[in-house]
Amino acid sequence: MEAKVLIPDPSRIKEELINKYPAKVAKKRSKSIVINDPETVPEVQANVRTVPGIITQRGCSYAGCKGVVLGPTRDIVNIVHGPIGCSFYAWLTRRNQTRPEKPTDENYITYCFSTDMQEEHVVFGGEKKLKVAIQEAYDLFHPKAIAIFSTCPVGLIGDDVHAASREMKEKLGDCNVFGFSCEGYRGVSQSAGHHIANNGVFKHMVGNNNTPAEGKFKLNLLGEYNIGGDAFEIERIFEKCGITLVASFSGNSTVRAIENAHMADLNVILCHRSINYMGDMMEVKYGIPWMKVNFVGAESSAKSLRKIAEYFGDEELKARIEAVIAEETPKVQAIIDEIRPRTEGKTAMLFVGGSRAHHYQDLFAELGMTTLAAGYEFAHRDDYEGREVLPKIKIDADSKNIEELKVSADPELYKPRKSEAELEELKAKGLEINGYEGMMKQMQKKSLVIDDVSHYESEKLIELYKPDIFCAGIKEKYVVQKMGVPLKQLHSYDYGGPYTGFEGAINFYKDIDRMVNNPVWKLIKAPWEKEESGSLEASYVTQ
Ligand code: CFM
Repeated sequence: MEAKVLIPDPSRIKEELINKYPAKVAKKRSKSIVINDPETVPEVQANVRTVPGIITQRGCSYAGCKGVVLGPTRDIVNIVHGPIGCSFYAWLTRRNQTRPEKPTDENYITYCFSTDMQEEHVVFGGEKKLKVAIQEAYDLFHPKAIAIFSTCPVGLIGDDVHAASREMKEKLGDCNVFGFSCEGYRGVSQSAGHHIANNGVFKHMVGNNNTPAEGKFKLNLLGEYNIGGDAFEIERIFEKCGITLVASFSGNSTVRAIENAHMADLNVILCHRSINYMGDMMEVKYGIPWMKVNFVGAESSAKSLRKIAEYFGDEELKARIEAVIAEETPKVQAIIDEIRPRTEGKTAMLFVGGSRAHHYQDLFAELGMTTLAAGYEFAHRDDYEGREVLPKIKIDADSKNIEELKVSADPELYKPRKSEAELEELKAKGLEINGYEGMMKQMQKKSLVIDDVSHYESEKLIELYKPDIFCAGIKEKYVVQKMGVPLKQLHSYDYGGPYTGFEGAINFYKDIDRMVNNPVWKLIKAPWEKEESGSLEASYVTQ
């Protein structure tokens, strides 16, 4: 797709972004800042350590494990083994919602559980305190499951959360207790925590309940965390289409659903980065294929539904899905027709996580807006360049720290949902099974792709490109807005959402219209637009 707006020469911009760095840093950053070509996708350096001293957007492994993957399941008591701050600052900030079926159903999402580790536990060990905490949580709530999350000091002092969990599981008898070695320092970002979480959920939960799931078209939704109610909208659409959602990993999910997930016939993956491991492992052990989908954007939602219909190959399902698309689309189109004249030709930049910087480009495209630059905080090369680069990715010491589970076919439960021939036939029809094209093939030529963008680089980008909107998170929000550019939080959605599906697309168009067409931004002068701007320049030590 060629740009509808004139974009500045990206090589000059790249030069500007790195020329203040010391030579070694500039060399390293240069490999993570690439000029896109969707035809011949260039290599991006990703999933490497951030240079110390650079202000990064990244989080930690604990955040990826406890906050991202396990946090949204409502009936697990998630105990953080560590100092209270690790739990308190991760408490409810992600806006992952949940909806218990009955008011009396368990819901621990609003609780903040911590062992409140003190200096004496760091010195003399905290396992005893952890076991007391597990017992206390059990006595108070009698939950189905208790998960333990290790924070940095736990790894440093060598508390064995796994042994403590095993001991307590045996002692309690009717509560699944399991631990995660997801200390913040493991890996280079929260991505390590996703992998650790996937391993734990797969080992301790999936496969525990063999009750056959009801329904004709049964699938699991992987990598959807119900931020701002996103999962509710997808559930609404599935229900309308007659698709049974066995388990969601993990927005609006329950222990029972996850334990039963291996009874589904298809895994659809929304956020590839955080959960592709689960898709692969479930395929090997149970024979369930996975497909990448995207429910962000009206067109993408329709496309994803058609992919699901094609996979099941049922004419009735196909017809029902077409009817749903035909019913939902006019409402969406009416809003696009109203808003697009005001947003057409405007520009956006997206620097978010490990999948949204890609998915949200579809919504901007529906509004006629061009993405000038985008990047992930912690994705891997396959999320940028497509899964075909997987064999070429070098495994470094940081990645080697994370366990790769040895998975094999379950002697009783392995049942290929599609034969080799059927899969080949689907692929021949253009259905991408077990594949993900990555972000760059969809982005226009000469757009900038930047991995782990630094704060300095974001400011420079804004100064040089003057985008109409910048998408990132709370840490960036107010700095960017003080430059006169609205910032849309694509992690927590500010106070908005849902943004998935058809209803979500409408919400997003309206929010973006309000932001980019608000006259207030013209009243703000960026630091470099003021006379004394020179004094605000960042300075760097040069070699
Ligand atoms: Fe996946 Fe996410 Fe994301 Fe992510 Fe996240 Fe998130 Fe995200 Mo914030 S799982 S990679 S670790 S889509 S919390 S719901 S918004 S950075 S782009």
